[in-house]
Formats: sequence, C-alpha cells, structure tokens
Amino acid sequence: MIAMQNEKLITNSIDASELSFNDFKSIVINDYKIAYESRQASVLGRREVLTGKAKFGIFGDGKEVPQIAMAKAFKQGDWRSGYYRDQTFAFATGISTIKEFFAQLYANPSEGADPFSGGRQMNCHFATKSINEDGSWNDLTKIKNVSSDISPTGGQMARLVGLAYASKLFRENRELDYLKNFSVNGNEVAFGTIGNASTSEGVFFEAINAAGVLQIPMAVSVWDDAYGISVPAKYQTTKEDISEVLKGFQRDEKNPGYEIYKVKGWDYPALCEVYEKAINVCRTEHVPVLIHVTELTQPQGHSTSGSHERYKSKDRLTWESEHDCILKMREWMLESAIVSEDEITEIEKAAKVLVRNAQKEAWNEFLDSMKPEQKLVIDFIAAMAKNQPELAKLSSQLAATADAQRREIFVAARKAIRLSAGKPSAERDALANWYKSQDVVNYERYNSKLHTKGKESPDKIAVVDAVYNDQSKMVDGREVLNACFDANFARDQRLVAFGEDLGNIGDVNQGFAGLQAKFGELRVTDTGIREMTIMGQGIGLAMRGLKPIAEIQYLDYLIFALNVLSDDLASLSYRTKGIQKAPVIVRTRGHRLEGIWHSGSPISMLLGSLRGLHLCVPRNMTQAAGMYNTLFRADEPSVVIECLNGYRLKEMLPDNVGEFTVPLGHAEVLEEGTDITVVSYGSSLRIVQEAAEELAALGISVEIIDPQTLLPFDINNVCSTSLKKTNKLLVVDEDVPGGASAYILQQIIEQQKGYFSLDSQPKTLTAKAHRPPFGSDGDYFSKPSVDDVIERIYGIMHEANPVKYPSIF
Ligand SMILES: Cc1ncc(C[n+]2csc(CCOP(=O)(O)OP(=O)(O)O)c2C)c(N)n1
Ligand SMILES: [Mg+2]
Repeated sequence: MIAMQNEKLITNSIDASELSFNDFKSIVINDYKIAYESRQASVLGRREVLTGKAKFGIFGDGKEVPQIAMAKAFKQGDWRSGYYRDQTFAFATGISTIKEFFAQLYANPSEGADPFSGGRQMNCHFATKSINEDGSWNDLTKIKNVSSDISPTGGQMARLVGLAYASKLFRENRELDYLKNFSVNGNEVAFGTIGNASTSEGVFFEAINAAGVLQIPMAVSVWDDAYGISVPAKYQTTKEDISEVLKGFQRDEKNPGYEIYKVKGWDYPALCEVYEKAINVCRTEHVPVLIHVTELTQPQGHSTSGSHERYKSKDRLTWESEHDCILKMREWMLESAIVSEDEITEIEKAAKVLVRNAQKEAWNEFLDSMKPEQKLVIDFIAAMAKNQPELAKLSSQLAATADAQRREIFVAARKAIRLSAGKPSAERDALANWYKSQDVVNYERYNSKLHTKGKESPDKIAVVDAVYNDQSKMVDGREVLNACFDANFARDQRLVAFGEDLGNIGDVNQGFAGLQAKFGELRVTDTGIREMTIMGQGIGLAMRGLKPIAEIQYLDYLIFALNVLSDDLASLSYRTKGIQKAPVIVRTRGHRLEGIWHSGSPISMLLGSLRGLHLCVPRNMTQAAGMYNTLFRADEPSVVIECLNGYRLKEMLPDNVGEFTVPLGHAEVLEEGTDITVVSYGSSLRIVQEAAEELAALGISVEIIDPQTLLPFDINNVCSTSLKKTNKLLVVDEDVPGGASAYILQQIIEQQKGYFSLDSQPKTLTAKAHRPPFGSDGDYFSKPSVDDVIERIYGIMHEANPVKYPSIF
C-alpha cells in the first residue's frame, strides 16, 4: 500500500525576534525537506520523460532555495505571474502537491488529477482556482493566487503589470471597497518570476517601465543561471547583469522608481532576509521591486530536450556542481549545527521515498483511469472477432499493450469500426455506439472551455432593444459611444478604461471625452505607448475582478499586442480548463481610412489567433454601443473594432443608450433582396449599400447581411437561409484575398451547408494583398470600391443570365 502523498509541507516565515532556536531549526529543516523533495521530483521527472512515460519535462532544479524564500513572503490574496521553473514555490506554498506535479507531467486529464490545467499544459505550468464551474468568483483574498503560466518566455510580464495595478486601484479607489472577495485594501503584492535570458524580451522592459511609472506593488524575481538554454549571458544582457543595467530605475529622494536587490541564489539566510525586506517595501509603500537572484544553476540542464554538457565548459559545470543551492544550504545547516550529517542523510532518504511514492501513485492513477476503456474496447472487438476473425489481432494487440494510453485504445476502436464497415452486427453496433458516446466525454477532456460559458456568458445577457422617441436627436456617432460609456461607468464601479490618449482628451476620437473629469483618473486613464502591457494591464485587472476596457489606438497597432492577446488572454479559459477568467474588453478602431498604418483591416490575423475571444465588428456606433452594453454585463473577453470613418457620421441617440444590448452572433439582414446575398461587415457595409442602390436601378435586387460579430459567426444561419432565396453569394471584405472572406465562406458554405442552395460559384471581393496606400486614390485602388462591388455583382448575374445582363466590358 502506497502512503498518501497529499499532506503538504509548506514553508513558514522566520521572525528571529520571536523564535526559539528549536523553532528556527525546525523551520529550516522543513525548508530543506521541501527543497530536497522538489529536487527529487525534478530528478525523477526527467527520468520519467527519458523512459518514455511523459513527452517532455522542464524542471526547477537549481532554483529551489530562492523560491522557498519567495514563498515565505507570499501571503493569501497575493498573486504570482511566473514561468516554468517555479515548482518549489508551488510546493512551499501548498499550491501543488508532488503527486499533482507528476499528474501534469503525464498529462492526466481526469477530474482533479492536474488541478492547474486538466492535463492540457506541460509540466510546471501552474494555476489556482479563481472561478467555479458556473463562472462565479471564489474569494481570492483567501487563496495564494497563481495566474496560469504560459510557455512563451517573458509573456508573463504583461499580465503581471495588471495584477499589480489592481492593488493600486483597490487601495486608492474607495468605491471598490465593496469588492470584499478580491482585495483587502490593495495590500496584495503581484510576484513575477522570469529567467535571466528572458529579460532580453521587449515585454520585460516594457513591463518594468510601466510598473515604475504606475508605482504598483510588483515584485519581480529574476532567476539568473547565466544561460538561456545554450546561450550564455554575454549574448543576452548588456554587461551580463540585469540589475546593473536597470540601476537607473532605482528610486531616490527626488524621484519614485524601484527598489533593486541583488542576492546570491544559494545563500539561504540572505535570501530569506532580502525577500522579507523587499516584499515589505513593495506591499506597504506600493513600490515595485526587483530581486536579482544570481549564481543559480541547472543541475540537469535546461530541459529534457538535451544535455548541457554540450555547451557548458568543464569549468562552468564544476562551478555549478559546487554552487548548487541545495548543497550550499546543506553545508550551511551543518556548519551552523542545525542538523548533523546523520540527520540530514535520513531526511534525504525519506524525501526520496516520499517523492518516488507520489510519482508511482500519480502514474498508476493515470493508467488506471484508462483501464476500463481499454477493457471495454478489447471486449467489444473480441466479440466482433467471432463473426470477423481478422479482428482478433486488433483486440489481442490492445490487450498486450501494458501501459495503453487513450490514443492507442481509440486507434484500435476506430480501426475495428472501419474494418467492419458493411458487415452489420449487434457487436459492431455496440462498439460504434460506445465510440460515439465517448465523443462528448473526450470533448470535455480535451476540447472544452474555450470560453467560460458560465452564468454571465454573453449569450445569457438579456436582449434589450434600442428605444427612440419623437424627439430623439441625431448626433455624431462618437456621442452615442460617449453616452453609452457614461451611463455604464455610473452603473458599475468596476469599469475602468485606459489607453494612449484616452484619459485627458478622452481618446483620439473623443468617445471618452469628459469622462475622466467626471469619473476620475483612476477610472479613465492615460497610459504610455505600450500596447503589450496595456493588454496585460487589462488581463491582470480582469483576473482580479475588475472590468477593464483596454484600448488600442488603432487596429493596425494591435499587432504590437497580439502576442499577449493570443498567448495569454485567448487561451486562458482553455488552458486552465475553466478555472480562471479575464473578461477584458479590448477596444480599438480600424478599417478604411488613410495610409498604410491607419486603414488596415487584418481580420484574418485576429480570426486565426484569437479563438477564445469574441470578435465584434459593428457597422456603426449604435451597434458598437449595444455590443458594449452586452459585454459590460458579461464575463468573457472580446475585441471590439469600431469603424474609424464613422465617428462623425450622424446616428440617432437611443433613449436607453446604456442599457440596450446587441446580442453576439446575431446577423442582421440590412436590406432584403432576391437576386444575390452579399455578406460584409464594418465599414464596407456602407460601400455595399451604396452599390446596391445602383444595382437596383440595373434591375438587380441585393440582400445585404451584416453578421455583426465574426466570433461567433451568425449562429442562427441567417446567411444560408438567405441563400435559399437568392442562390448566389458574394462576400465583400477589406482584408487580404483569402483572409477573413475565406473564413466567412467556410462558415456559410461548409458550416451552415450553404452549398446546397448555390446555383453559381460563391465569390469574394477583397482588398489587394498589400496594405492600402495613403490618400483617397490609394483607398480606391486597393480596397473594394462601390464600382468594384457593382461590377462583381453584375458579373455574377451576367454569368447566370447573359441575355438579361449583357457583359459590361
Ligand atoms: C517567446 C519564446 N521564445 C523562445 C522560447 C524557447 N525557450 C524556452 S526556454 C528558453 C530559455 C529561457 O532562458 P531563461 O529565461 O534564462 O530561463 P531559464 O530556462 O534559464 O530558467 C527559450 C529560448 C520560448 N519558450 N518562448
Ligand atoms: Mg537562464
């Protein structure tokens, strides 16, 4: 019988003034045990990969001791945004057990086995449970919070800014006091961890600068092992020393800035002291701190992908073995008479057994979870083999696979179904039915939770129509937005908006004009030019219960932030299997205007990288306001692209501008017609409408459909329903050829089965493959024009009926 491994050793703080020597001794010994167990987990983890039981492993060996010091300073309510080396921190805080660590290494998708990602992420990618199945929040002040780790190195820095910034808002905005489950007076520190080499990333410098400007409680630890895989510090960092480089950020009497600390990673007492001091400054004074932890090592090399003997010199390897932080801690404990050699040897032996048992338990549970499926499939196929003997081999092969994983079980099942096609039998039906029933189960295991889909999901927000009266005013489009934001900011204290030029002048198109004066600088805020961390600011705030509108000035500049949106925000619900959410509303403006970087519409880039977000492409500011009203009441992330050329066009101001909602995924028929269906969105719709007028004069009746959102796309099949009437389809799009128009075609033709209704070739009319040149002529010759639309539609009609519609050219 294997012992239960779930009891957690967690670290305790050392307050020398209150401790007896014996208490002190037992804390230190406990810390050593945690460090040593963590090392054993790394050693064994690597072995599990090299023997083929797991696919890849990356471990925290060589970084154990500083992480224990960090864990001592980490309190309930605090947040971590870190990277893949932090297993010891996770063990020392009780965030992970060793068994859970192994379950993740094996990618066990069973309920509860890997509580961080449900078997979806590589090992050492931790996360804590912020929300419940229905999307409701837990009390985050009672949890040691870890925002879900991602693999792109440096990527954790953007979100870290937001996690720390939330503490500032909670401390300085008294109107947030009612949010008891999220903060205690803004006392929470956001801890960041990053490898030395990843400080070369732009996002690191952007985040460091942003936190210095914002003066937020962000504590960044750099784990410096002098390498980034095989590349040494001299290729990574100026002066090979990140704290040296960042000295200019140090605060002084005149200027706020950072407190910067440098400490050797193998010096346990110094580490405990530095972390206590640094985090105290950070927490109480709300000053960002940087702790540069030097002289760390990688006893097993970077990861299971290769060995470091290939690129480290003999001298370096010798130095590393002598400066291993656990070895150094051991030496210090012996020198200080905290333990004897015999005692420490006993501790180490026990740790090895404990870790081994935890690993075995995790592995056995993983295999056992699949055994019933294996047995069922073996039996199903064996039964089929009675009528079809050649199948016997399939079932005996599966029976002989000792450690069968799910893939092998399903490969056998599907092959048996294929090989028995056309040979109906009750036994075949039994297997086929079972296989089909597993679709739902496997979807839940491997594909579910792209969206939170909780009780505040956008599709659960009540649809409220816009209301107008006889006196309703025609106003500039931007005023509709302004009134919408005004009403919502008054309604919900959690809403904050920030971005370049958004505060003082109320954004470049004045959607927020006057709202900073009304709601204060904490709620309507200017930021530096730093798109990645504007997005990260949004993600961190949203993870801590606030409702951020994070603005990107122009859609073309969203490219600077796409990594953060794609890697972090879009994958959050999926990669945590629904235990975290970040309902950020990304506001931007785009489509046609003037110039290469002020008129782009790179929608396919967003469609390809932002699954997990809602993508809203309103045709005017009223529709935009309705979408915002939905999103402000919902809890899922989104991008809203306003039409750059629409702010000064007149629209009627709804009476209920802060309440009416536009549901997502609901396409609208803007104009009814009978000859052809034209699908477009955003600014291009006006072009299509203008073209339709001239086409009407030519006797062609155009049905114009606005899907309104591209993610989700026309959930009620309005497009394919229209095709039943017109039998012809044109998609008009400002994106490149084969861009968003290809997606729209796939949705209508394949997903909605529109091909059944077509009697001529479906077509697209798009922009050219290059970005649009400056000026009106540039626009005319590179984006779909009214003339282009008329001629393309006429051409389709000509093809169908050349007599009625003689060739134009
Ligand atoms: C954005 C990005 N680029 C490259 C990689 C591949 N990669 C993974 S770890 C790593 C080295 C990171 O070194 P460092 O930041 O010093 O952390 P360490 O592993 O040494 O602790 C690289 C290049 C990645 N994961 N993400
Ligand atoms: Mg490194």
